[in-house]
Amino acid sequence: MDVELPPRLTDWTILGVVVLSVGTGLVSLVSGRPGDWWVFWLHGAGGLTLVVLLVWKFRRVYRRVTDAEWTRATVVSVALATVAVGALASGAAWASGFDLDLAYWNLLNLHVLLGLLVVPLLVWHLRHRFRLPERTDVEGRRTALSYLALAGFGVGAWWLQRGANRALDLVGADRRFTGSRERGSFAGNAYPVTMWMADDPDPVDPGEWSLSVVGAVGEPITAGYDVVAEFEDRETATLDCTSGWYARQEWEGVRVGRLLDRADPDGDARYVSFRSVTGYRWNLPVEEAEDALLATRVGGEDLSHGHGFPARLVAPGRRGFQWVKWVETVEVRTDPDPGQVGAIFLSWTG
Ligand SMILES: Nc1nc2c(c(=O)[nH]1)N[C@H]1C(S)=C(S)[C@@H](COP(=O)(O)O)O[C@H]1N2
Ligand SMILES: [Mo]
Repeated sequence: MDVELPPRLTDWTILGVVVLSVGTGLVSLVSGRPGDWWVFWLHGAGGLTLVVLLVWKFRRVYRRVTDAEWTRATVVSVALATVAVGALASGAAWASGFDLDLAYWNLLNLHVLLGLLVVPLLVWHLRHRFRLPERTDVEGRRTALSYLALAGFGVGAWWLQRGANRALDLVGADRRFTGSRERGSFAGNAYPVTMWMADDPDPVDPGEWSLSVVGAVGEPITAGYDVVAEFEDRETATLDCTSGWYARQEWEGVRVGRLLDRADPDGDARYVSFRSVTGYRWNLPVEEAEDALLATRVGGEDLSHGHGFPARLVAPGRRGFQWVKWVETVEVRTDPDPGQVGAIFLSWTG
C-alpha cells in the first residue's frame, strides 16, 4: 500500500511536526517531573516521524537541487535540509548512547543548537515556498491512513529504539525519562560541576558571606554561615542538567519554608527568587519554595566551591539550571520576575 501523502500535505505536515518537535524540545528544558514524560516521548516520536516525511520530501525535490539553476531560495533550502538532518541525526545518536566531546559542548548541546537553527531557516524557506493547502489535498480515508501509518512508525520506532538500548545494555540504557545519563550519584562532591553559561565567581568566604531574606516580607532576615550551616534538613533529590546528565544525592541544609516562616511573607507574596553572588537567579512559586532546600552539604560533605558553597538551591523536580548556586539572597515577590531568563544568560558578564 502506498501511504505517501500528497506533496502539499507532506509540506504542511512537516511544518506541523517541526513546530511540535521544536516546541517539545523547548518545553523539555523545563520538564523534570515524572509526569512530564510525555514531552520527551512526543519529542522522540515526532523526530522519527520527521525522518519519513523528509524522505518523501527529498525524493520529490532533489532534482531542483541537482538539475536546476540555483537561486537564493535553493541555498536556503539546502541549508535547511542540512541543519534539519543534522538535528535529527544528533538527536537519534544521543538517544542511542553516543556522545561527542567538543570542548565546552557535547552532542546534546549540538542537537539543541541545530534544532534552534531550524527555526530561522524554516521561516526564510517559507517566505519563498509558502503554498496554502487546498481542499483536494485532503482526501478523507487515504489521508487518515497515511497519518495513522506515520504516527505508528514514529511511536513504534521510538519504542523499538528504547527497547534495543535496554536489551543490548548500550550506553543509553541508564537514561532517565528526560534522556539524561547517570553521573556520580551518592558520591558527595564527586559529581560533575556545570555552569549554565560561564559563571565563575571567586570562592565565597563563609566569614564574609551571609544569607538574606528580603522583599515582600514583614521581617527581613540576615544570617551568617554559622547559623545557616546549623540546620540539618535533608532531601534526597535528583539534579538533572539539560546538558544530559543527572546525579541523585542526599542534600542537607535549611528548608526554605523555615526561613519564610520567620520572615513572615506578605499576604500577596507569590514567588520566591533565589539569587546568586553572580547575579544568576531563578524563582519558584511560594508553595514549591517552602519545600525546597538551601543546601550547605551534599552526601555529608560541605559543598565544594564548584557545587555552590556556601549554599545552593535544591529544587526537586526542577532542571539543573534552576538549582541556583552560591545563593546569597532569597527575595519574596508578588510577581514572577520576568528578568530571570536574561539574568541566567548574562550573569557571567558581571
Ligand atoms: N549561579 C549559578 N548557579 C547555577 C549555574 C550557574 O551557571 N550559575 N548553573 C546551573 C546548572 S546549568 C546546573 S546543571 C547546576 C549544576 O550544579 P553542579 O555544578 O553542582 O553540578 O547548577 C545550576 N546553578
Ligand atoms: Mo545544567
